[in-house]
Amino acid sequence: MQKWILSTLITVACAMGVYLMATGLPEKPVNEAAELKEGQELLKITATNFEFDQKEYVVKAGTNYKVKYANKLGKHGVEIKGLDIELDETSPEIEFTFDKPGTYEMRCSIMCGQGHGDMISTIIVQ
Ligand SMILES: [Cu+2]
Repeated sequence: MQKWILSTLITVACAMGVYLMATGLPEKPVNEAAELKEGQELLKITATNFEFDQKEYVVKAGTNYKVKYANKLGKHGVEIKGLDIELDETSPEIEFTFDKPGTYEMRCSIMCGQGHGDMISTIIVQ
């Protein structure tokens, strides 16, 4: 009787081991600030259907930024008019210094569907 319990327990333990190996351990959260160079700041832009996470992004002129783009929902990209910035899923990161203060229009760069034309936000360089 006891042998039967033991072999059952071993079988269950093995199944759990295989399950853990197959699914992997949960990923560690990434500390994004640690990736930045000294003096560099982070500008994160996230897109959903059909808007960016902020209507206005304010950045400081003369400061180097790591610009990181991500799609949360749907397939989008971002381009900033007047600046040489174009990001999407395949190239989501750029290091960039906003030199000239001003207001720049930011749009979705991928024809993503009905709300595409409304995906407009503003970058304000101060
Ligand atoms: Cu779009």
